[in-house]
Amino acid sequence: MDDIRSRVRHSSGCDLGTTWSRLVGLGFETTEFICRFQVSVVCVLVLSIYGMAYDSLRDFVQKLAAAGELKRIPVEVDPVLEITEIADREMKLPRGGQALLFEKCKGAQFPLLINAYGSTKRMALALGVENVDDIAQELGGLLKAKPPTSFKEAIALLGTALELRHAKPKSVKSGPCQEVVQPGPDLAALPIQKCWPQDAGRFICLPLVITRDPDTGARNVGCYRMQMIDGRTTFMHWQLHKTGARHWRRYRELKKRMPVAVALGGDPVYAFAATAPLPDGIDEMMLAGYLRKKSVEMVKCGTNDLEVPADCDFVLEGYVDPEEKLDLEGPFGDHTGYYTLPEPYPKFHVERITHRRDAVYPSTIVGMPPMEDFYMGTASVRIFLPVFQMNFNEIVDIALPAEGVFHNLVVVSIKKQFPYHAMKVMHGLWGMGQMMFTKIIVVVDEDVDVHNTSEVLFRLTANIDPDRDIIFTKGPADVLDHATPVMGFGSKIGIDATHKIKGEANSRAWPPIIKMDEGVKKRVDELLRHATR
Ligand SMILES: Cc1cc2nc3c(=O)[nH]c(=O)nc-3n(C[C@H](O)[C@H](O)[C@H](O)COP(=O)(O)O)c2cc1C
Ligand SMILES: [Mn+2]
Repeated sequence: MDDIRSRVRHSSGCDLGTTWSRLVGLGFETTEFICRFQVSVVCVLVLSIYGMAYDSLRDFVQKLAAAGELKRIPVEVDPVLEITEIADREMKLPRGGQALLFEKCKGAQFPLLINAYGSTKRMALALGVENVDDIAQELGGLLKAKPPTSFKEAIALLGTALELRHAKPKSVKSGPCQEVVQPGPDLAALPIQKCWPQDAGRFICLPLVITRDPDTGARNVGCYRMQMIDGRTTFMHWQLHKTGARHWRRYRELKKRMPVAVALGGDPVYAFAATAPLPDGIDEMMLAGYLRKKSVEMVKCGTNDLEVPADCDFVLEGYVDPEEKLDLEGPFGDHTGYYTLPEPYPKFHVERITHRRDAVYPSTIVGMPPMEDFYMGTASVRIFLPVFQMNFNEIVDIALPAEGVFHNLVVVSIKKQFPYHAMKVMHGLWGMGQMMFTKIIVVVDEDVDVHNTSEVLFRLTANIDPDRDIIFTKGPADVLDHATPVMGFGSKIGIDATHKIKGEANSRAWPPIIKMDEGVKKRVDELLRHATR
């Protein structure tokens, strides 16, 4: 284990293989194979000069505009509540409306971009692909990579190794994010929103919070909201189960001041990576580099040793003093559709703010679903489906319906092979990373479209005998869940809505589902074509 940690810390070509293997739960055999492969491909690295990376958030804004996915708002709008009301109306439009660029934000010097990820199409655009499923397919291929047995396979694997090569971030000496050093840091220059009427204040909603594990040096980048306290202080809302919070607890044990850097903007893939549920120890900038097919260039902060993406729009450099008294953060109108009530959190002290000359401030709002974050969460699930399938090859598909706000409801379809198979999958999912938060897991048969909530409800109601098919269990819960009797811990239910087979406390034959013959369907299609001519 220590060996793996130190490899992650000093990531060289080979360590990438190790890290990715860890990410996907692969063993060492594959690791070594990828290592060998990386060495053998160095000579053709030139081929890899193709990229989908965005140079800046402004570059992404232009691409959104060119794709007809952007509305510019030239009139002055107040970041206090007004931006939320406009953005919320947009996010509630069919298929997520358009991205919004607020060009004049009352009291601030910078434009604000919101809803940039808030549709299936824009989420794909942000990741530089036609369709997010293309990434899942590519990742699935990577996971299945075996030593080549033919020249054709070798060429295909060459591509695979090149993809991984982009994962490694690159240190650079300077970057546009440091073009302007704010004289005396003042957050008031940024269009930080107060989102909902009962919010405790203004909140930075889409930050990349960068910290390092004090023991291993491994970087973490998490999206944790930051409530503004004054021009140079915010709260840091890393929740109990998140990696930033674990780093902070470790600094507290060591009685050491914790350097923190917060980056905003840059290639839109960064904020997506910061929200993705990667295992502790995996650098989100590796995922970003892999996705954008270009290593993320990292530049050192001026006041501490942390590195930030060189092309981002703003950098807030500072620290958290783990010995400082906690104060109450919130309330905040949250993902759950309810306000999260005040809870104690640490404070982030800003020492220096730098920004691009033409910086764009990225934001989002959370609240009653569906919201922009639904598309981010869905993209994460799509991309990591092959990883789930590596661990559970019976899993066909997974959906987190918008109504369930991520962890409240997960629907999974399986190829059922033995009695109580559905229950094995439930327990497995509850044991995987942030899936531990899931309150309700519904398992259906492989022929069910998990993304069609109506179809899922039909199977759910038709196929269950509640006494036999529902299990209760307990475990860690999302700290945002206001319904659990205590914070961070609660009960869960698993519902087996698959067809029942012999050995499953079922003494009756299971009836077939009603379906028309394919032949008849074809004939009728033909018939109707003639009839309507
Ligand atoms: C818009 C948005 C806001 C979020 N705000 C928070 C937050 O305030 N605190 C938190 O712990 N997680 C928050 N999350 C979820 C984390 O970003 C997510 O769980 C991420 O995987 C955590 O990364 P980590 O495992 O590196 O800690 C937010 C996610 C989104 C999409
Ligand atoms: Mn992480």
